[in-house]
Amino acid sequence: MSAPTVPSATAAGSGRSATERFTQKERSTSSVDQARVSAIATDAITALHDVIRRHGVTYAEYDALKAWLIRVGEDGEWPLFLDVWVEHVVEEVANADRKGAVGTIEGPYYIPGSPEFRSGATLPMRDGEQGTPLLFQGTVTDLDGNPIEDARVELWHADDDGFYSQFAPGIPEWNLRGSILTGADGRFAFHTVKPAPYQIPTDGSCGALIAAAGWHAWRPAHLHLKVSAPGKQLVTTQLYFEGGAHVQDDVAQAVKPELILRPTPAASGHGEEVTYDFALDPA
Ligand code: MBD
Ligand code: FE
Repeated sequence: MSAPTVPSATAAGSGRSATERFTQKERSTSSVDQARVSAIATDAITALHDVIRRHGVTYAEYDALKAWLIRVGEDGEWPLFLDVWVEHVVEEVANADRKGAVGTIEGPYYIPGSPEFRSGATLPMRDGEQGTPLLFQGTVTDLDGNPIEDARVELWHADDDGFYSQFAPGIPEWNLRGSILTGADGRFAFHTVKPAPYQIPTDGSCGALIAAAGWHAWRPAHLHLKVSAPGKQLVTTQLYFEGGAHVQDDVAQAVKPELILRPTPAASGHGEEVTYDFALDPA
């Protein structure tokens, strides 16, 4: 039996959810330094002026841009747009000095507070959840390789149809989302299913940009992770599968060579397994 496909997931639906989530998220309230706002905003606006001059942008194109920007807001796709086309550079700058586990973008579909499990648990999934069974396991250590007890490993990923729970209708709340606290040996193990390549919504404003430019909307199949421990830097990352579609041409430019998994047939004879270890930098 295959898991039911999701009824009528729409760009506007997932966009609305992602926008609501982001708006509700707690974030630092400290104001940004005025001189920095001025310098960054001036450079960003000047960069746009340069593009207009270089390409001889017309009034028709300027109006198309205005209409498109208005639509991005209307269908809630600012989180999607920014995370697909901008976040990877913010991540690169933020984590340039990190020595341990390699990070990449968070994307728009993280939900904090996923259910906690013991190592070796199966992520919440439906009967007949589609996809090759995958045992994903590893160890969390410090930079010297000492195992970290009570490290938190949070895993979330799309289903075989490319949908995330809480961002598409008809999927149980915590489907394919869960957290494990490591034991004294620093180890964690999740049973899940291998996700499929993922197409960002094509029926909204981001899809309209992609179609108008003749680009593609695909991300490679990926697991999302947040790994954290007291006194250590939180690592937000994603892992991909060697040889998978779009590993070389991710629309979100979030693939790095250190983030490629090479699963092997599982020792259990059931599906595949792969080990990936995380070394955390001191906070
Ligand atoms: C995703 O699943 C994702 O990870 C990113 C970065 C953007 C859109 C959808
Ligand atoms: Fe994703």
